[in-house]
Amino acid sequence: MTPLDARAPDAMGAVRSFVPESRDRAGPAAVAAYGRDGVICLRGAMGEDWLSVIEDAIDLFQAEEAEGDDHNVVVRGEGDDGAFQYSSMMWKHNPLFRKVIFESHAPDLFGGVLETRRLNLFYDFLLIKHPGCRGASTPWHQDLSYYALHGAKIVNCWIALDDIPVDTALRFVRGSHRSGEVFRSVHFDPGRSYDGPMEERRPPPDFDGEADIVTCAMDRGDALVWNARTFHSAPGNHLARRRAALSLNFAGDDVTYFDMPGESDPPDRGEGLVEGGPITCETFPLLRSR
Ligand SMILES: O=C(O)CCC(=O)C(=O)O
Repeated sequence: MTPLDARAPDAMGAVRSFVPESRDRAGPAAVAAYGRDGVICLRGAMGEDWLSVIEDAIDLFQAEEAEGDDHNVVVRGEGDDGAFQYSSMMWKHNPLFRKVIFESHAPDLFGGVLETRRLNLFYDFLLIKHPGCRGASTPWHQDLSYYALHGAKIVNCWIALDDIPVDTALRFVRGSHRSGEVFRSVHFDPGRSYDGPMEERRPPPDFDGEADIVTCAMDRGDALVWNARTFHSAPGNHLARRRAALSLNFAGDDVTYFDMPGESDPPDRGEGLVEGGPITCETFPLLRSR
């Protein structure tokens, strides 16, 4: 696999960025760019009012919930002082993450990009690259590789909780969502692998110097919004401070349940779901319908 840092960030293109038309609407230019590129950045998507609720949610999670939660994964790179920690499905036990999902404008703003009549919550995902986790790079992957879902209207809305300079920012292969192919899952922890990975899927390709890679620096409150088929990766954290994000993952009206063999991520499979059927259930609640 091509080393993540093979190309300097200033030799990459820029993720197209938009200031949302209003709190609840990204606007038609942003929606069109999402369809074309498979990734956009919405500047100032979440204001301090909701960012402070998210910070309180994280404090509660770290103090009382993370330990013993089997969704909470801690990866420590060889020789690294700090860890890469990530966790999902926190809304099920954390009232403050629940408040963000059910009471903020996030489902309207992000769901609007999907152009969907119905919007389900798929899962919440907290990613903290603690100071000193320089080696904890995130490998090239497509989110859909991990999901027990079929469909195209699946979006990852990754809200920066810190200012993120370009050398520790996410990178995307622009337009890679359009090929339709879903590749094999790769674990974020190089020392681990998923049980029963789908061998019929190809491993992620090497992205050589020809790939159209885009990136962007972010301010706290900006959000990257990308299609679950868009390839992306990220370097470790070279900063002397936290580099954190809350990602909210939503599913639109073409999404159905995939009775995926082997281990999925998130591991939760909902209640009473059947292959090819709707996903609405207690675990993947319907947030909007019109
Ligand atoms: O934060 C990162 O380094 C990677 C995020 C990512 O790849 C994801 O949320 O799918």
